[in-house]
Amino acid sequence: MARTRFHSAPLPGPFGVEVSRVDLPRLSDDDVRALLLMLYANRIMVVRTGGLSKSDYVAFARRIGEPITLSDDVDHPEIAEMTNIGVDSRTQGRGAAHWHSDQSFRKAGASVTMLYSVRSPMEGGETRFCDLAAAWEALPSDMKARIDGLQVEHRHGVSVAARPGDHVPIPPPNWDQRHTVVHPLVRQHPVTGQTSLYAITGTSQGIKDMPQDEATALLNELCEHAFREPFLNQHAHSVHDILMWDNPTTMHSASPIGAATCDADTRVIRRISLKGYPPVFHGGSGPHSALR
Ligand SMILES: O=C(O)CCC(=O)C(=O)O
Ligand SMILES: [Fe+2]
Repeated sequence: MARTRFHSAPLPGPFGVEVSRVDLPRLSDDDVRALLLMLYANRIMVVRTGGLSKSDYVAFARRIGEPITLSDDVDHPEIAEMTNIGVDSRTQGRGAAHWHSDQSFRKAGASVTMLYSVRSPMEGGETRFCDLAAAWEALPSDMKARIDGLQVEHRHGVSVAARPGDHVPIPPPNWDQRHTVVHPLVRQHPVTGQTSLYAITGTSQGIKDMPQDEATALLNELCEHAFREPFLNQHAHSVHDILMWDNPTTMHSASPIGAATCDADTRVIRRISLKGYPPVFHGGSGPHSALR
């Protein structure tokens, strides 16, 4: 792999990496591969951009995957704007402040999601994360043997393993709440092959061929194991940073935040969520080929 031109350092807390001195619009394919491998190895990554136009942001995202959500942004429908201007998510109790992996209620879950900060509050508005690959690693071997191969049923709505304080998720427009998809409970990362638990809460509602009470108890037991100190981290956004995360190996939750009253408590974020393998890893013979 060619030498990369950016600088990296661990984020505070048990996992995550930040990179700086990155000229995003001019990255070579080798640079993009190196950045993504760093993201996959560290679960979450903060890119200190120093300022990025919408076009350059979308162009960078498109090198990593296929944008999922189309917004009403006329020139850049790949970007959805999230803000607390006129919105108090603390009293609303609905929205992204619940533990989830993006799009786990669809067959093709999200691969990478990224948030570019336009305005950041002095306090609050952090994004919280759980490292489900590390949580899998730390499970006792008898539990690993018990759960490997199980298939989890996912449906939009409040999970049977919802965490205390979780807000109620908001479905996409006209979403059929009965639509159910199945994902393996233990999966290999599509690019690196890393083994991880997947989406144990958020949309998890049952386990195939298992009585409901047993499935609910097992999903909650796994959550109690995963949602604790060594596997949790959070990121406070700073203007011009991109926060990226790997949905296959992590779960995340927004922090409830009150409505903006002035500059100092305003949060404005440009969000892009992606599906599919990054084209730079399409090495010809399937998932892990670019890493050999
Ligand atoms: O606002 C946040 O911190 C995270 C929101 C979220 O869940 C997402 O963008 O996928
Ligand atoms: Fe999310």
